[in-house]
Amino acid sequence: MSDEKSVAATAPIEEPVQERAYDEDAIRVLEGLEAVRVRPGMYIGSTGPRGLHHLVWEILDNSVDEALAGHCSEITIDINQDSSVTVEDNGRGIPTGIHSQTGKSTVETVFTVLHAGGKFGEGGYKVSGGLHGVGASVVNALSEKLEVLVTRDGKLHKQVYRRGIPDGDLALVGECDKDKHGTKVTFWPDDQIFHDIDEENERIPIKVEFDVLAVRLREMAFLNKGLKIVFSDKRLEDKQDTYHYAGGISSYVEYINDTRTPVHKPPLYFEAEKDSIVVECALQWTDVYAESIYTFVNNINTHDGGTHLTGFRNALTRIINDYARKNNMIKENEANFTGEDVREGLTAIISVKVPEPQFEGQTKERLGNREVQGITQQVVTENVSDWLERNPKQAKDIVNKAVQARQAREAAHKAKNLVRRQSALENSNLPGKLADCSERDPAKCEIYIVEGDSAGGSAKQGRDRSFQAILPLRGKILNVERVQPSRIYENTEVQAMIQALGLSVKDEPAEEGDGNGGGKNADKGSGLLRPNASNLDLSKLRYHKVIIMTDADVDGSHIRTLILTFLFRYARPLIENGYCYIAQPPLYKVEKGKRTEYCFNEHKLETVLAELGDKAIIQRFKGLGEMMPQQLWDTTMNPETRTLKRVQLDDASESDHVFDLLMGEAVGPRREFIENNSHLVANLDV
Ligand code: 1YM
Repeated sequence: MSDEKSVAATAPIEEPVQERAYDEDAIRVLEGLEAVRVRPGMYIGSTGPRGLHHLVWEILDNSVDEALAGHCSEITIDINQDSSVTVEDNGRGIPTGIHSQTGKSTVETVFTVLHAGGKFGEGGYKVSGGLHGVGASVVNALSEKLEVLVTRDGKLHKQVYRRGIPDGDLALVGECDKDKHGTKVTFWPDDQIFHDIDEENERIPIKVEFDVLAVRLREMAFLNKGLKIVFSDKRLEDKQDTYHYAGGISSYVEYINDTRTPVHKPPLYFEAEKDSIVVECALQWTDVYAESIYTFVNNINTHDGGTHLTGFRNALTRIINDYARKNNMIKENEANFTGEDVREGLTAIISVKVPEPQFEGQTKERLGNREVQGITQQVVTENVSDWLERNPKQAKDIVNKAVQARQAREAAHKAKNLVRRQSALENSNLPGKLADCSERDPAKCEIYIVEGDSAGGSAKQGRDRSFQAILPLRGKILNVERVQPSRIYENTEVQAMIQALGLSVKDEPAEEGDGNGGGKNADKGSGLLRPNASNLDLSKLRYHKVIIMTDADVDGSHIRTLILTFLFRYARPLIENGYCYIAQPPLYKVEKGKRTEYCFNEHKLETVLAELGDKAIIQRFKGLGEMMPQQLWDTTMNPETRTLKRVQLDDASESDHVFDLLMGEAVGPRREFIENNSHLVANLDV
């Protein structure tokens, strides 16, 4: 590894072509690529769908780096008929001459030496962080075949590799206009490496998906103002999108707020550079209760925030309080707004460019560089103060919004305490209808959230009470998307979930300029669950498997959606940490003689019926309540035999948008979304 690094840290030095005599290097390269094939997960996270899509990001990152360096304005991505992927950019083209330290062309070095790609070139803001930046050689090692075509200095050069090994040297394959330049890479992901596992533990091949790529490509275009990304799926007719936003992250904020009513238009936008750190922000307050703040460093989403977010928050809390005091909107005897009050309804994108980012935390998704905090704080303070002074009407509306948020927070406190006093929670702190398990270690405990008392009854009898708890919910739960946060504490079913699951918030880190007298006293937050907040105290969680088990019909889906909406808005870290699951009860039972088969989908039913012939008997389960406790255990609850689907969050800002769309107030955009996605619906049971 250390040898590779010493190679990688050097800028490419071009030398005239000469004979290759580097056998040791060749062996080292082969060993490196072999290591990637033996342990692909270490390099790309997984060999499932996520890992597969990661290959695209690795190649794309090189094009985006080229755009960040100011040399590339357009990137084209094609999913080809055979599910291979082509990425093409109009950057400088990867250098084609011989690299002094490997004795091979720079192109071959980039595609065969581990970590070479991201570390070459001097300075600039490289896309690197998390799994990003492992380099093009990893994609090459995990592809059955990869072709690279470089256009540069009036020449076309091409090289082909199979499972990482060059088919031949980089070859001159043509000539072209001197002013044409760019890089085009096509790769065929290796089926031997990438596959998924189905319900019967059988390997199933996986393919790159349009929608998964589209979300990130759109985000890339938002983050890089003016960069044009053209994306098509040649497997389908008419599947081409172009992402190109002159407004950059300001357009991103407008996109997220598409279904919300803004307090002011257009979003407030600014960009500034200090000590080689670029800070770019777009923000807009709307009428919703949630705050939606997304942060990026060198185009990478920092899901866990970090110093840029802290700087932004500190500045905002202080400025709004200062402005409100100065204009007598907070009276002398009144306390300051908290950070939460100020951020209610705020949508913001914070995008910083840092030459040498340090990523911290378990998932390496938090920015650690201390210097970024002060710089962000200063840039935000200067620009937002200035904007408030110049836009007094909007400033007043924003402060009034914070006043209302403060009132709602106080109301929520009252509601929370009142419900606690009125309900049977007082003694045990647990809802009466919860059938708890005896195990106390959350890591070993599961809770089934079940629809209705009759299903709850079967589940209670069928479960293994040592580690499985049952919480039956009665009827439809509250659609939290449409109500003020204080109302969630008035709803018995939501309150039961909060108590049973052990949902509570931990103190937020210290914020300057809040109601507690600045940085000396930490802002303790309100102690209330708040929409989109990330400070859920996971150590208080009572179960590490929260399993939603609803009937396999339209009502069941609706209830599942309502529960997911609540968990997404008020307990998102629970989903992010992989604690949330959907149970998969069977749809049919087929019997013939002594043989019984349960079918979880129509396809399986057809296969079983064909196998068992005429005499088989077709029972359709309408609801969980129809199943005998033993049946429910055998098919849906026994860890040895059941299938659980884990709820995954691929892209928080996109999910934010979709929850708004499906569960929020605006009717027009919802209809449009449903019309556009109706082809994806299977087994609609009406
Ligand atoms: C479709 C994939 O890889 N584009 C690309 C890559 C590079 C350059 C331009 C580039 C970079 C530099 C100088 C530099 C890379 N070059 C290297 C290396 N698209 C794609 N476009 N000239 C061209 O960073 O200094 C690694 S990636 F190593 F040669 F510098």
